Amino acid sequence: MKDIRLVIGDKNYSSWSMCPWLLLKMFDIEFEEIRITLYQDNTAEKLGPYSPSLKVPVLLHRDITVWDSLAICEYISEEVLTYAGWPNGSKRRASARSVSSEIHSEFPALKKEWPMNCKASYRLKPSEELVDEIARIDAIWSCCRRRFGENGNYLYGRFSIADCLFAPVAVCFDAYEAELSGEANSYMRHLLDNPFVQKWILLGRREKEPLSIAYASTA
Ligand SMILES: N[C@@H](CCC(=O)N[C@@H](CS)C(=O)NCC(=O)O)C(=O)O
Repeated sequence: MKDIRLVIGDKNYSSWSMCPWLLLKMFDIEFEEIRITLYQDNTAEKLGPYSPSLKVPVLLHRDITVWDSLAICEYISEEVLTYAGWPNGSKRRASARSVSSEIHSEFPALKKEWPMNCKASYRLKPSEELVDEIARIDAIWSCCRRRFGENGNYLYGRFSIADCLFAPVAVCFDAYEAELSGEANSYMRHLLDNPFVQKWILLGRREKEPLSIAYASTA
């Protein structure tokens, strides 16, 4: 058995699962992936032995269980990467933690109206609330790139946890055709070109599980 196990949902739909998966892949950390199909009659039964919240993702490391995507990324950074998951320098780290927490806890319209679906590719008209949220994400991306992006093409130059948190957003923006500024769009394209993001999307597209009705309001 591998030292680290990551329990995830369907790659096609589970946006939160993508975040720690991408972090582990980008830092070349070996782990066992346990995939559980979500929103089926037996999903809770299957998640029960792993997940106190009955949600994914969950990280199992020796006798430690961590659930919730951002907490898992923090844990990996601290325990496995000697803090390399976050950018260098207090200003960058403070900003990266803030925008990661913001996307994790806010943006209800985005989460409701544009849930992740790797197979989707069509324009889906956003509500006024979602237009405002897209503008806020555009401002975050543009501002971070301008202030902190001089050493690379990710939000804080080199790849960090902040990019993991925004990767599912990039998948949704691309799928449903969000209108973005040039700066935000070029960051999004760079993130989508990441080989592991590409791999996640490809594997998600190959999944055959049907989209359950319950999904639309919870993903
Ligand atoms: N705040 C949690 C949210 C986890 C979450 O909602 N996961 C969804 C899949 S992306 C899930 O497990 N849904 C199953 C359910 O609600 O029954 C995190 O960031 O990990």
